[in-house]
This record gives sequence, structure tokens and C-alpha cells, in this order.
Amino acid sequence: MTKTTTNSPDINYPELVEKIKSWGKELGFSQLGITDIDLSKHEKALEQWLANNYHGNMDYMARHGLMRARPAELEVGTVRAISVRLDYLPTQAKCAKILKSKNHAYISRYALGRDYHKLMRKRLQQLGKKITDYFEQLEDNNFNFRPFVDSAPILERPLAEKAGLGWVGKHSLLLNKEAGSWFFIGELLVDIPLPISIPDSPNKSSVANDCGSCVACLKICPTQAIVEPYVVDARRCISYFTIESPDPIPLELRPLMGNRIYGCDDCQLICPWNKYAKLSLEGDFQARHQLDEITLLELFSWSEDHFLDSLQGSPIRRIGFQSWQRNIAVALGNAPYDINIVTALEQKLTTASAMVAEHIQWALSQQNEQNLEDNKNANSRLNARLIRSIEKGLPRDA
Ligand code: B12
Ligand code: SF4
Ligand code: SF4
Repeated sequence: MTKTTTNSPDINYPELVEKIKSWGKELGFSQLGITDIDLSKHEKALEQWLANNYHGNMDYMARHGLMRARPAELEVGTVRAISVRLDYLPTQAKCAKILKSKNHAYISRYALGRDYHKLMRKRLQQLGKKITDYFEQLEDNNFNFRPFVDSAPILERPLAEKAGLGWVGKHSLLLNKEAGSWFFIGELLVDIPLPISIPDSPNKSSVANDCGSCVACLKICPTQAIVEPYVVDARRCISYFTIESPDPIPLELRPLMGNRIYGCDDCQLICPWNKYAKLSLEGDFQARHQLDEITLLELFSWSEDHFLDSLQGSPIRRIGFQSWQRNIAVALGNAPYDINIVTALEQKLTTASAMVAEHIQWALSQQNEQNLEDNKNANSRLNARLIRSIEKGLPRDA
């Protein structure tokens, strides 16, 4: 998109907006809104976030700097963003069951199905094509668009908030009264002055923030990554160090990871608004690889080829085999003591990379500590049984 379009008198914009909404529905988007692209009020918070180094080693976040808040610098000519939401919660979410089962791996519910990037991008592209056709029918070629999902340097949540899709909650995710937060966001940047959606709130510039006095997400976060309302220090977020970062996981955070080997959903699971979340209607977002049924030990036994083959089309594949093994090693360290885990960890030590081996060593020491602890507990249980039996016996011995 390189040229700026002027407001064409031949275009019936209100009619076009209705068409865009109905095309959005046809394409399966759960919701669609249109906004201008002024994100200037977010620039200070973004700058502060970067200055605090909350992005860790996600260099791309710093590289684009304030361009994230200035879509027209990213795509010259942009005057509006068509923001969309796509619900992803699979029908069989089973979150509590898997979090409780320490010998299984908890994988963020968004990653159980197919990678969403391609799917959403393709649909946004189709939406752009429909608008192009509309213009061409009127013999007007003055429409340009560019779709974005996730990877682009844009503040997607503040944009979606302005477009009326919800409000940014204290966990920093976008929340919607009727749909909770289990959805992805994407947008089409366009160079036509579409009428903007009027959010349903007193100030009309964004949807009312209904977090109220709730702080449940801040309190439940296992690593205290939500350092203040609306601000996440990525370096402490399980999602960051299990997915985004290829580096060793900080020692103090490993025990807090539990069995979460790919992302984390805790701040969403506790959020009261998620009782209104909609289940996804997309076949592609349903669980595909039976990852909830496979034990950590079995996942740990996968070779690199098996990892790549089994997870075709899954977003998990993108973290690579080293991070995959690193994360599972930590989860095995956090699992209850089991001699089979110790054996598997020891065996892997011989073939693992230096980075993974260091995590395996850590996991072995955790397992050994737990074994000692279990023995201590077993001894104290025995001791308690002895005392109970003595007390029941001769008063002389009690
Ligand atoms: C980098 C990134 C991460 C990082 C950093 C997260 C973060 N909070 O910034 C990590 C790896 C930790 C991460 C984790 C997750 N992510 Co992520 N992530 C992104 C990405 C690529 C950029 C986010 C960004 O720009 N952060 C920088 C900060 C400064 O921006 P911001 O949080 O939007 O902050 C603004 C507002 O919060 C605003 N603000 C609003 N109100 C207020 C009030 C006050 C007082 C203040 C100070 C600020 C403030 O100020 C900020 C500056 O403008 C986006 C996609 C995108 N391009 O936007 C996906 C995205 C945010 N992630 C997403 C998801 C699903 C997740 C996870 C749930 C995945 C998982 N299950 O593991 C977790 C959730 C963790 C969490 N609580 O945030 C979805 C969120 C969908 C939704 N419903 O909101 C997105 C939008 C991707 C997508 N296209 O769908 N993510
Ligand atoms: S995703 Fe998990 S670790 Fe990250 S902020 Fe939410 S609860 Fe904390
Ligand atoms: S848990 Fe509470 S504070 Fe956090 S996002 Fe949900 S409503 Fe807001």
C-alpha cells in the first residue's frame, strides 16, 4: 500500500461498511469493528515498557519502536483499521484436568489446533479482495489494503479496543463482555475513510473497562509477571520463556512453571468474564495431536524428526526442538518423584545439547530432592503410625 486515497464521492460508505460486516461474518470472524489509527495516547506506555526492558530478548519489539503505535508509518496511506476477532477455545478444553495431572503437559489452549496465523491472514486477505472487487465494480481502483496478524509491529489490542471489540483488561489482554478473552486479533489496514464503529461506552472512544476492582489475574499469575495492572513484564511470563525465548529459563522461575510446557493461560482461566467465552466454531482450532493424552515422559522421548512430523501445522513446531526439550525437562523436574523420570532424564543427558543438558541436570536435582522429601514424609508417616499404635496400646508405653 503506497498511495493515499481521497474520499471518493461515488462510494456509499455506510453501505460498504454493512457489506464489510456481512463479509466478515461469512468469512467466520467472530466480530469486526472499524477504527481510525490514532494510537498516540499509547505511545508513552509503550516507550516506558520498552525502556523497562520488559520485552526481554524480543528484539523486534524494540526495533520498530513507536511504529507500533503509528500504523501509517508502517503502511503509508493507512487511514483506518478493520479489526477482527476470532474465538479459539476448543470444545474439549479440560484445563483443570491437565493442570492437575503433573505427569501430563499443559499446553496453552490456543496451540492445540492449527497455527492461527495463516488461517486468519488468509481470511483477512479474502476480505480485502472483496472490498477491492466492490471498488472495481464502480470502476474505481483507489483501494489498497494490507492484512496483519500478531507478528506485525502494531499495537493490536489498543487498536481492537478503539474498534469496539472490547477493553484491555488488567492482564493486558483484550476482553469482551460477551466473549471473554479466548480469541485472536487481526486487522486489515486500509486507505479509505470508512465510517468508524462507535463503541458502546460513555466516552465513545473505547468499550467501557469492566475490570472494576477485580485483581484476580494479578494475584493468580504464578510468576508475578503482571507487575502492575495492564503491564506485563514479558521476561517473567511463562508464555515468553517457554515460547519466545531460546535462552535458558531463569532458575528461580523453573519451579513456578509446573507442567506448563508451551505458554500459559492462568490469567485468562481465573478471569470472571471468561465464563461468557464462546467455544470456537473452527474445526482448525480443535485439538489435533492428542497432546493432552500423552505423558510428559512420552513427549520427552520424541526424536527431532518425530517432533517435526507429529506437529505439522501446529504453532508449537515454531519453538524448535531445543526449546521443546528444555521445557519438558523442566516440567519433568517439577513432576512427582518417579524412578522412570530419573532414568529418562539420565539417558537424554548423553545426546542433549549443552543448553538442554543444563535443564536436565536441574530436573534431576529436583527429582532427587523430591525423593528425599518423599522419604522424609514416608518416615514421618511411619513415625506417626507408630505413635498412634503406641497410644492405642499400653498406657505405660504412651
Ligand atoms: C509481544 C507479545 C507477547 C509477549 C508480551 C505480552 C504483553 N502483554 O505485551 C508475551 C510473549 C509475554 C505474550 C504472551 C501472551 N500472548 Co501475546 N502478543 C504479543 C504481541 C506480538 C505484541 C504485544 C505488545 O505490543 N506488547 C507491548 C505492550 C506495551 O503493548 P500492550 O500490552 O498492548 O500495552 C498497551 C496497553 O496495555 C496499554 N494500556 C491499556 N490500558 C492501560 C492502562 C494503564 C494504566 C497502562 C499503564 C497501560 C495501558 O498500554 C500499552 C501501550 O500501548 C501481540 C500481537 C500484537 N502485535 O499486538 C500478541 C498478543 C497480545 N498475544 C496474544 C496472546 C493470546 C497471548 C497469550 C495469552 C498466549 C499464551 N496463552 O501463552 C499470552 C498472554 C500473556 C499476557 N497476560 O499478556 C494475543 C492476545 C489476544 C487478546 N484477546 O488480547 C495477541 C494480540 C496476538 C493475537 N494477534 O491474537 N505475548
Ligand atoms: S500468561 Fe501466565 S505467566 Fe503470563 S501473565 Fe498470564 S498468568 Fe502470568
Ligand atoms: S481477572 Fe479481573 S482484573 Fe483481570 S482482566 Fe479479568 S476482570 Fe480484569
